[in-house]
Amino acid sequence: MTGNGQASGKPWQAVALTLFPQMFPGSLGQSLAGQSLAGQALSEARWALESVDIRAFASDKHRTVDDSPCGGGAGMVMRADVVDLAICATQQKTGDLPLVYMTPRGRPLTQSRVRALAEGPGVIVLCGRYEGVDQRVLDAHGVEEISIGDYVLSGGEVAALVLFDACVRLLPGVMGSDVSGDEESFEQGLLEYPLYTRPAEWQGRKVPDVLMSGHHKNIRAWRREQAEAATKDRRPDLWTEYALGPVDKDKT
Ligand code: 6GU
Repeated sequence: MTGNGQASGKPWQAVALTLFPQMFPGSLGQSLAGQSLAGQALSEARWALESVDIRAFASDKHRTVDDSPCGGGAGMVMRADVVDLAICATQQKTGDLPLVYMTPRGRPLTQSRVRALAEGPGVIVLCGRYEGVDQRVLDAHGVEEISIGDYVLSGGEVAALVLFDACVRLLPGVMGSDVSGDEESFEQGLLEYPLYTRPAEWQGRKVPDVLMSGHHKNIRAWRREQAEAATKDRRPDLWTEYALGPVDKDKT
């Protein structure tokens, strides 16, 4: 079995290295039944979340964690020595977990990377503030740099919450009775088809007839058409990949 804890008995372990430990678990702690998959799973100990305060590893009396960028430029850079101590102390406690740094410079996060992380024992996420982190500490630890999209956040914490959420909802037992995992957006390389519920007519807008027909084969075909049309229109990048057909991404 895989490392997500069901076999080892250990819950999937999320660790955030951050200057703002109070930002965790944030929205992921919302555990009212039915309100948040992640929060419910956290309270059921299907996963564990720890935040590590990077400032606790500063050594001078002012607890300095940053310095100005070499070569000049705006803002401040998180110091390699302080971040290194935080990483080493965390790894001593957790053992071998993948280590990632959330940054707009990173490779785009994908559902397949999310799935791989969720199948493992957990993840340590370094959250940057200011302009970023001294590259040498990232290189020294072989840190994987990941971005959640082409826009800039004020720090990596919200991005870390995004990554944790995406992973945790895939853990065994977290989606409950849902079998929708492989029907949803991205799992087939397409956006999801649109959804409707009762009433059959609302403010003059009707649920598409085919969905009320009980004809499962037609419903499947309609949903596929809708998924393809939305993907073509909104995500030409995904559509091109999809239209190329299955490729072995391990070989490309
Ligand atoms: Cl992962 N971090 C930050 N700070 N900004 C981002 C991002 C990550 N992804 C997009 N913008």
